[in-house]
Amino acid sequence: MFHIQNKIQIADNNNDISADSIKRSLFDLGPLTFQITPSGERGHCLVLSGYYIDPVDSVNVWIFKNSYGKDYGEDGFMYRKLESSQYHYIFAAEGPVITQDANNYNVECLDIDGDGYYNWGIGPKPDTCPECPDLPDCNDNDPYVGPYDSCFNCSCNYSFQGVL
Ligand SMILES: [Ca+2]
Ligand SMILES: [Ca+2]
Repeated sequence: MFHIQNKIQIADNNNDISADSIKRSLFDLGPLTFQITPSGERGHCLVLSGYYIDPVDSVNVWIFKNSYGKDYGEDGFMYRKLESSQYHYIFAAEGPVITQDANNYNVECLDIDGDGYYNWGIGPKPDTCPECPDLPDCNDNDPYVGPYDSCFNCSCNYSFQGVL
């Protein structure tokens, strides 16, 4: 059980948010709650935890974690292409996030490829990061790939001169 301080509304039921705005919210605020409403059915809220772009048709594939446990979908996750009319009731948690077991869950801030850009997953840069750029490493397994650009694409890291 978790307790959050507050919630930030990203979208309501008017479908007036763009996919890029949702992506920006993911990067800036972390995982989002998201209501999917299959046609003719009641809505169901899931956690939007990421996205990728299908290389075949260049359509966004949204990555959701469902509350049904690991037996659901692919290890508890499902992958959906959605029309903008299916963007409903999107919220972000506003910290701090407090757990009932009082454990302190710090977000790890890692630079595995040693290029100077760190990765902490989605959400704001945690205070636990060492001194490093504010933009996360787009690919922390490749030192020649640097941070995300303003269009959420990976940028080249021309400055990397380390040893592989
Ligand atoms: Ca890195
Ligand atoms: Ca990198």
